[in-house]
Amino acid sequence: MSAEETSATGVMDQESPETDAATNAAPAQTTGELKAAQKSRLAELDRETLIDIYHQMLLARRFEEKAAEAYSGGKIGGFCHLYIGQEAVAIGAISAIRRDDYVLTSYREHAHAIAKGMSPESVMAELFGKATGCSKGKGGSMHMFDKEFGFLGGHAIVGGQIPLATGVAFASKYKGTDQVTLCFFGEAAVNQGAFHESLNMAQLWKVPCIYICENNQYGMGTSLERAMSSHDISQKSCAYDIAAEFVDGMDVLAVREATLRAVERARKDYLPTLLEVRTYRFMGHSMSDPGNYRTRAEIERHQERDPIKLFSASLKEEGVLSDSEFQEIEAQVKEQVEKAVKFAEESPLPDPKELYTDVYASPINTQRD
Ligand SMILES: Cc1ncc(C[n+]2csc(CCOP(=O)(O)OP(=O)(O)O)c2C)c(N)n1
Ligand SMILES: [Mg+2]
Repeated sequence: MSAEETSATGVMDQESPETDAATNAAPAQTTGELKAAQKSRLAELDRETLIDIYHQMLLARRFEEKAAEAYSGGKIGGFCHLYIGQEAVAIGAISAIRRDDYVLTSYREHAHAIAKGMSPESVMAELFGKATGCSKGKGGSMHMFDKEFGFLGGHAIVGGQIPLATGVAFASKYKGTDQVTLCFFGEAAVNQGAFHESLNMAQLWKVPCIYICENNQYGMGTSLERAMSSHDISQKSCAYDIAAEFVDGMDVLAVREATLRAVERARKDYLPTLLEVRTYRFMGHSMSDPGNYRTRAEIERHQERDPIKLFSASLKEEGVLSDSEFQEIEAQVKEQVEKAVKFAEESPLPDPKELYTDVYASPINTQRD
């Protein structure tokens, strides 16, 4: 493995003329504003829900820290895109839906899968390429899937999940259920034709799909400003007359509330919504990102708004959790992650015969002489 492949955080120490992106310079709210807003939302929720949300975010973070370690140790192969820094988006949004609702997302999906109810064991085993993984060890980091939990991928083609999610949501309406579909994608996917075709159709046919753009401000090493003529993603809803909201993605409760509003619209009236959720990834695009397109100072500026630190500070200052309760949750999460790694390590590799299974929806003759 080359040095480049093992670097997930390689960044420039000097400021670069290419990285002075307007959105990076101006976060949606100051940390103080964000904290005040979060605390007022916190008062509306019961303790159990708050603890569950915190637990989920911490689990996603520690799970991925361990995955990064395993990747560097050569235990995980292929591409691996970490979600560290963005946890409030998946956890906040998925906390607003039901078990029988659907989630589709991109290749940056470990947290979404776990938040939707899949076990850390089945996700870690998939990363390790083991037969006990959610995709039988044949998908890896980018292709998690579990029909039982309504988690329909894990999609590696940028924007590929957007028309699929539109179809899934259409099917729910056609069948007359009140299920909703959450479709997560990065801001670079907004430049794909599939995004525009899907939003047009979703509003025209009134399908219960919630499009959640995780605007982490970069598509690989290209900043939003260098790739998109109009940077205001929520405004793109105007072209399709679709309801939209801009949300601070570092506040897990703001994401949850905006999603709840969209869910109500979708369940009651089959109406779609576009949410632009402003966030930031603290690690590289993938484990092989040399990181020479942004500065350490820029990352540190965003780390001051770390969604987990902000939420834990709110919980502590409002007296929801004591120091010892925080330690208890940290210990529970550690145990969950260690258990997942042990399970992945001890699981068998897929049988070579599995190469010929699950390739087509209706299997053709897989026997080979
Ligand atoms: C159709 C397509 N074009 C290009 C790529 C290569 N590619 C992989 S990730 C990526 C950037 C996507 O950025 P964004 O949608 O913002 O998601 P993020 O990685 O920031 O979560 C690109 C261009 C791809 N996978 N699919
Ligand atoms: Mg992006």
